[in-house]
Amino acid sequence: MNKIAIFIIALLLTIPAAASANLITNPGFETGNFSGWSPYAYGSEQVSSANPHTGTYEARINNYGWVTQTVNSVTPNTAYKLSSYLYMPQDGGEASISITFYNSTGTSSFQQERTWERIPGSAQYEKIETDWLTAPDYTAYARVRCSVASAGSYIDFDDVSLDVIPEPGSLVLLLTGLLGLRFKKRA
Ligand SMILES: [Ca+2]
Repeated sequence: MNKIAIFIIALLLTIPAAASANLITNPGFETGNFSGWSPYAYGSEQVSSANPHTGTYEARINNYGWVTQTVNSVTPNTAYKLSSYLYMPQDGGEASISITFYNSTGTSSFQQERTWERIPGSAQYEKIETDWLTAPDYTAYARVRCSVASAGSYIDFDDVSLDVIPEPGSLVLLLTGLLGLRFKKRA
């Protein structure tokens, strides 16, 4: 019983920290448009309601299309991870997500990209993510990109997330909660 209580409290303390950590604006396209995002303007990107992963909308991107978002609220020497859910209606395409950290003049950068091809025959959303990446000393902003290198028809993106490792404050809260429970039990 006590272990269950600890687990629940740990979960309650962790969930809000994780939920508030997503730095992406309009991450699930639930505004019904590309608010917060910049489509490539090739005419290959649209917000669709045909196949959302969660909510009502997803980003539907055709061949050679992409959308980007600039994230200013990134801090040097802090670790970030980018993830997204992707769906492809048939085998044989390739998509990617990438994050690039830039200095203030955009002349220095550090990028990681993850490419994705669906598991053959698997018509369902799959999650891809980068490693935890530490923003370089010079970081002034980051740019996130969801793109399609090739697709028989389209690839859907939804629930894009740029997560930051929880701040020490929330970890302290978590530890305090756990310790508090232990002391209470002994008392
Ligand atoms: Ca959505």
